[in-house]
Amino acid sequence: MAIKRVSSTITEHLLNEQRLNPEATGAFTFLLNELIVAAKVINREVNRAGLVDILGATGDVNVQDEQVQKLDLFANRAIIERMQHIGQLCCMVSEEDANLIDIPVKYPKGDYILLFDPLDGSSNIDVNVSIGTIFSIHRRQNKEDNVDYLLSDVLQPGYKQVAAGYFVYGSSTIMVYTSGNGVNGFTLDPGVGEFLLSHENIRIPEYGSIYSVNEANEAYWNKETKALIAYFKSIDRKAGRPYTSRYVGSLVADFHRNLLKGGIYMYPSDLKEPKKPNGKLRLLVEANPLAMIAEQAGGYASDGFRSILNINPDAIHQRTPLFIGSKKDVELAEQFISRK
Ligand code: FDP
Repeated sequence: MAIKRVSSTITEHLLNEQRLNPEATGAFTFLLNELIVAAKVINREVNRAGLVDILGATGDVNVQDEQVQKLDLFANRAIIERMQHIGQLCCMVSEEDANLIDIPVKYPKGDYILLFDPLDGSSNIDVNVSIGTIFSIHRRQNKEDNVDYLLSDVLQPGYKQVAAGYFVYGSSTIMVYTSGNGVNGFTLDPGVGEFLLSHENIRIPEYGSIYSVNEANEAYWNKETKALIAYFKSIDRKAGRPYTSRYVGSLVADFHRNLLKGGIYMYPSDLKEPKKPNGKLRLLVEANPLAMIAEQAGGYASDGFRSILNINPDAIHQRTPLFIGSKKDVELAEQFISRK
């Protein structure tokens, strides 16, 4: 009987990418491998969530004024503790921490900056809906020897990301990753304990048939946003409309579905109290990494006026409206939103 070769592991994939770059030292591969270990730890806890005392809120609110869930906190600590001692990072940014996370003096430092949302979709934790971890990696730009990093190293525009990805803890656990050479997906084989290549060279369809938005906010949208959603719902059979609506309320899960099937995810600005002139999502830890993946898969991400990847950030927890997914759908959204 012929034995089917097991798909390549994420480690093999990273080593292959490393070999293609003659200047690579292995530091980056090491960094990603450690992040994968942290994600496996989070995955284990997510899977045991109903069995151990880890469901529910901690009683605290985070920098975004949102309820902190126990699993949010666990995931945040799992990543910080795993990553701070590896010697490849000069600092980190987490959605859960108001300030930049310095590397303790007792550990060596490196040239990379890790930005992450430890557990996206917190409101879905207690109800077994998919949640995820999103990450982005930048390289330190300043060459000064006497500083670990400058704020400008952290506030780089998205097009300078050296890698980005996410883990979805869903019906299976998947890691989707890009370092600028296309997008690949790796599914965790729980028996082997490894992420195996399952979605090679992911390409998002040019047009989709899905729109994903929290439509309950419609009364608070501006007229341009209302007109855009009305367009996706209008009838034109030849053009494939009306689109279908899908929204679970975990950005990472909604994005992942649309990446594979084609479609557009939207979190526009709205005037619901507290007013969100810049939408709800964070530029550095949510929009930028997903925008890099979308573009690497042939899609596009916009704030309604310009490419997400071209925004020059001025604060680590800056928010941005987000329209992301199939290229033609997002370009259309831009036309509607920027209409005067
Ligand atoms: P959550 O607040 O549950 O963490 O990142 C924020 C986020 O989830 C996204 O994952 C999700 O798409 C969005 O907020 C949902 O917001 P609404 O409840 O306002 O639709």
